[in-house]
Amino acid sequence: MIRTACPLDCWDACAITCDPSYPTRLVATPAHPTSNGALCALLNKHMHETPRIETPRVNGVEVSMEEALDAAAKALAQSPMLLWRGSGHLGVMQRMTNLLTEKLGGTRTYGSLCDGAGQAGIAAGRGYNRQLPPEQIAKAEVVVVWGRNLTVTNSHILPYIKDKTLIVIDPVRTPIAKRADMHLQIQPRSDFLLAIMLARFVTMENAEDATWLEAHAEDFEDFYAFTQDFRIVPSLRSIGTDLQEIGALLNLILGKKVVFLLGAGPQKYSHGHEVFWAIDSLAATLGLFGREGCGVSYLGNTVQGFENPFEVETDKVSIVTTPFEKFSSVLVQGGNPAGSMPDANRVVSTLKQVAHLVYFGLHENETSYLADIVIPAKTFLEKEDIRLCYGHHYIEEMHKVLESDVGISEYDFVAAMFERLGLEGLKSEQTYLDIWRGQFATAHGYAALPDYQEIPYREGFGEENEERFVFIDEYEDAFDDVAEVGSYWLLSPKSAKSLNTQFVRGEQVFLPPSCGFEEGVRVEVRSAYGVQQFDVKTSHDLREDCVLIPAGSIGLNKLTPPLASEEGEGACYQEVKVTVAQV
Ligand SMILES: Nc1nc2c(c(=O)[nH]1)N[C@H]1C(S)=C(S)[C@@H](COP(=O)(O)OP(=O)(O)OC[C@H]3O[C@@H](n4cnc5c(=O)[nH]c(N)nc54)[C@H](O)[C@@H]3O)O[C@H]1N2
Ligand SMILES: Nc1nc2c(c(=O)[nH]1)N[C@H]1C(S)=C(S)[C@@H](COP(=O)(O)OP(=O)(O)OC[C@H]3O[C@@H](n4cnc5c(=O)[nH]c(N)nc54)[C@H](O)[C@@H]3O)O[C@H]1N2
Ligand code: SF4
Ligand SMILES: [Mo]
Repeated sequence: MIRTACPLDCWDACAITCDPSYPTRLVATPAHPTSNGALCALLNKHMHETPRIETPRVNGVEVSMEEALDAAAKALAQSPMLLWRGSGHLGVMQRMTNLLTEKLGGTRTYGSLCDGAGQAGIAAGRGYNRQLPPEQIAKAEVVVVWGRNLTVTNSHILPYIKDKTLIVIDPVRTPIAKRADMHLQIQPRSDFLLAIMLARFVTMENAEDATWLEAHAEDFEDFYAFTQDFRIVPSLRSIGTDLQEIGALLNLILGKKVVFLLGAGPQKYSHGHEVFWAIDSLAATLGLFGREGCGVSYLGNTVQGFENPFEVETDKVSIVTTPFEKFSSVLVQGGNPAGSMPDANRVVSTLKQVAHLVYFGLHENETSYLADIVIPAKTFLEKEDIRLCYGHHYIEEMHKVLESDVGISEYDFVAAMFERLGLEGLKSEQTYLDIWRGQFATAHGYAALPDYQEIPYREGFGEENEERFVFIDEYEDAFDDVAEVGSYWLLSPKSAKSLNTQFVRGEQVFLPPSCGFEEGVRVEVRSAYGVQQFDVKTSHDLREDCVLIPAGSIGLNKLTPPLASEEGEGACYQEVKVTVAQV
């Protein structure tokens, strides 16, 4: 039996056991703490059914791998060069291309299409983002699912939240909201105010954890004063809640072991860092850090705590507003900027200006069709790697299960470029794998992140556990100046059949019945940035002020803004309102 792990960009990072005689029959590693004995259809069905790119291409002509690598080496030597890497495969060996970029004097990206704004908010309060182990989630009495669509995106956490009091905060009546004890179907982009109001009411009830605050936090009094800057009645109105609902929520959480499971939803906005800093400040008010069965869970930084052999010094440009047109050559690896980045019209037109666009990936997509050189990748079954994870602290080695003539691994690609361009200093694949392996910690008998703590923040905050929690004390939000382009918020949560733009991609817009469009009609959805047609699907799970187009849908990102969050350089996919009209 061979051990590997699912490479897909997902909270769960399921561990897999393969029988080499049936290499395509993937089985969740029995007894692994987070795989729960089952893999999902994304991996077991959709990934297999999606055709992979088998033959390299240069200028639209199919060529041998050797010819394609020759062409790629020539292309990437054209300066200035940019590496734009996505998150199509979460193995650490994807990061190898950093070494090539450094040698070429190239540029990389900073920021995130995914979780950047939230990360900045967490860093502001806690100094360092530590993963909340699922074992602590299992000990909670109350779980607040705050903008995470976990039945779709993170299903292996479900056993850990079974039989708990469930509160869901989400503008959409998600599957988990339907099962919850309480669902606050708030207005999108109002989480900051909600967190501030909750913290204020907790303090008004004298329910703050005074002992913990005294020992572990700075300036709680100032935070309480800050919460008083926000007027109660207008705030509750713009959240879409009332005193009764807030009271009921507090009744469920006060005095209990509470975990917040934060998702990407509440931070897809320009003020996303303030949202997460405010939510963390609420958690600190309740004394939820450093206590068994309590805490705040969000995406973690997977390489944090490692001495990273692929960390290099290069220039960087934003991953949200990448100026592709400024580069002579661009290597797109493991990603689909033309489909995933916001303001896709701008992205496509600037990618077209790149003289040498190299696409290194598994599947055809908007970006591969624009590329001059297409290099097929190997699948995760065909290469050695290590799977780190942003949803929990467990690490899995990914061993090669299959030999294949198709594609090239990231290590071999980088080695081929080094060889062709006469570059020096590359170590063996095994050496790099060993450098990562040598740093693993263990938790419950499994490999774990080096900075794993059973109960995070018990000793203190910051990287060295020497700091105190810092409350939010500032708020600036310029959104009201730009918002009123259309009347509906455009939500783009993840889809069950696609992994971002991989696999089955829809062309539907979900509308509340109050929109008045019949199911199946073709409509034009328009924002300040672009317009795209979709087929109508009616949904009773939406607020009257929201429309929903699942992430990964064709053409969705023509509608989203080229904005990076005020902190954390995160994409602000939902900082946009749209109109809908029949075509
Ligand atoms: N099936 C599937 N699974 C995936 C992925 C996929 O594409 N498909 N992608 C993976 C990736 S890359 C990531 S980053 C994770 C993300 O995992 P999630 O965090 O679950 O991401 P989203 O689907 O964006 O869900 C966010 C939730 O936030 C809600 N929401 C939207 N706006 C707001 C708001 O203003 N306030 C609040 N409170 N809630 C809001 C949405 O309705 C949705 O239910 O999922 C991973 N898992
Ligand atoms: N509107 C809207 N847009 C969003 C989001 C949203 O919520 N709303 N979510 C954003 C989020 S959270 C994320 S993480 C980004 C993701 O954006 P990207 O990182 O661009 O992810 P994908 O679009 O899925 O593209 C992944 C590509 O990786 C390639 N790939 C897969 N495996 C391998 C491999 O082993 N090697 C190589 N070389 N390539 C491989 C595949 O060809 C695939 O096309 O999208 C963002 N886009
Ligand atoms: S749940 Fe996530 S990690 Fe597990 S098999 Fe599915 S996509 Fe992969
Ligand atoms: Mo993501």
